[in-house]
This record gives sequence, structure tokens and C-alpha cells, in this order.
Amino acid sequence: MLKTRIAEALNHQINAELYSSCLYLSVESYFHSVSLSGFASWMRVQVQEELLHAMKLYDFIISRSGRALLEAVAKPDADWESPLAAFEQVLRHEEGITAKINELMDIAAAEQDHATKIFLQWFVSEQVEEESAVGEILSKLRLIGKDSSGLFLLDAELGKRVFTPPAQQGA
Ligand code: OFO
Repeated sequence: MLKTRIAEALNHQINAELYSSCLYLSVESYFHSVSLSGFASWMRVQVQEELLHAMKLYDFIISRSGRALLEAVAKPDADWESPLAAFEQVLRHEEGITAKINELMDIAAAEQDHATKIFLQWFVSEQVEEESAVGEILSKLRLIGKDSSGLFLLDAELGKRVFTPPAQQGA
């Protein structure tokens, strides 16, 4: 059985992950509006991953005989002045999510909830990957600057990303 403090913190994290998926769906829509279909496709995969993160938390709460309680999801931004500005926000957002996961881990440690600590370990590793992937795209966008041919090459590269369903991830 989950302690109340842990259950509340995990439920807040479900909301944070659902907001991530909502924000990234909005970023995807922005990329469609500026004809960057590869960037949009990359974001769609990210949306699917964020929904997976939310469902992992949801399923964990249920498996510990807790109650998954949903909260309202905040409205995301809708427009950015450039792909660079959009990815800068994505990185800031991921850094914020990393901080939340770390706080969750601290709460699980303080409550001596070892099962939750082990569960959260997956999220700790996932955040390292997410920040790294977004940071790499951001670096490329900074190198590209205003060179539209570079932007189109990156668009083609990002369009190759595919979502790997959980069974194939071993998640
Ligand atoms: Fe982007 O890792 Fe979940 O929120």
C-alpha cells in the first residue's frame, strides 16, 4: 500500500507527464504550421513517449493498491518564434521534469519506500536520455542558424525517428 505522501507525489507526476504530452502535441502542431514535417514527426514520437510515462505511473499506483487521481492539465503555449525557440522551451521543460523526478526520488527515500525508488530509477535514466536527445537537436539548430538548407537536412533526419512500443523497449 502506498503512503499518502507518495501517492500524492506520484499523482502530481502523472499530471506533469500528461502536460508534457500536451505541450509536445502543441509543438508538433507549430512545426506542421511552418512546414517542418520531420520535426513534427519527431515531436509525435515524443508525445507518445510522454503518454507512456503517464501510464507507467498510473499502472504503478494501481499495482500498489493506490488510487490514480487525475488533475486538470494546463494549457500549453501554441506558438514559437523559431524552431530554436521551441526546442529551447522543450529543454527547459525536460530539465524541470528531471527536477520533479529527483524530488519524487527524495520523497521515496525519506519514506523508505524501496519499491517506489526502484520504480523511479527507470525515470531517472529516461531523463538523462531525454535531456541528451533534446540538447543534441538544440546544438544542431544553433549551428544551423539561419541556413535553411541545414534546417531541411535536420528535418529529414528527425523525420526518421519511430516510436518503439513498450513491449519492444522492455519497459
Ligand atoms: Fe519528457 O519525460 Fe516525461 O515528461
